[in-house]
Amino acid sequence: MTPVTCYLGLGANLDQPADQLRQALSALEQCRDIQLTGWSSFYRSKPVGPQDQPDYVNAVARIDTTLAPLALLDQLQAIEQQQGRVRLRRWGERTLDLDILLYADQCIDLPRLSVPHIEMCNRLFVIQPLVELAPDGRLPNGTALSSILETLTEQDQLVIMTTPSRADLLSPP
Ligand code: A4P
Ligand code: MG
Repeated sequence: MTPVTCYLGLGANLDQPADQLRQALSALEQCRDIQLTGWSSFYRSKPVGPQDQPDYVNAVARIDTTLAPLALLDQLQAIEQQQGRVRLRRWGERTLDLDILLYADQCIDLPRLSVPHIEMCNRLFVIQPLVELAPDGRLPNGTALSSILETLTEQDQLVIMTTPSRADLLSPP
């Protein structure tokens, strides 16, 4: 299969969430069928949904992959589990969220997988890093991502954090 370009949403809200994201990028880079071709800045954001939880760190990664959509989802869930299981016991909540935002220009509607991600257009913490990485990007229906960003101005602003370089991914925290 010819590789396709996909965008992935990363989120974590442990007390070291930036390390969670860095570890997730490392894990993606080590996947045989995935080539990590870029990632956005890391952004600190207020929780959307229940407020009795810590702030999040969010980012978006760009990959080329030969994995079919459900195989990619399996791979992402394996990485979530690798990083999530231990923390689950300690914190009692999920600590790494890896979502498929865009898979080439496909629309996918399966019980396990909806692409584009169903909530992405309502979330500044997804759209801002996505536009940073793909300023000219579009949804499968042709809508420019930059035009969606303009609709989200009323949401709490994101704070840009230190973002790892490729060399940082290879060294321990
Ligand atoms: N699934 C369907 N479509 C997809 C897709 N495109 N990518 C299914 C990934 N998974 C997809 O997801 C549940 C199921 O969705 C999966 O088994 C998969 O088959 P999950 O990640 O296990 O569960 P969840 O975390 O409850 O769902 P979701 O929708 O990822 O959570 P949310 O809504 O993202 O909530 N605030 C800030 N500021 N930043 C955040 O990152 N995240 C959440 C988590 C809440 N508030 C937040 C943030
Ligand atoms: Mg998820």
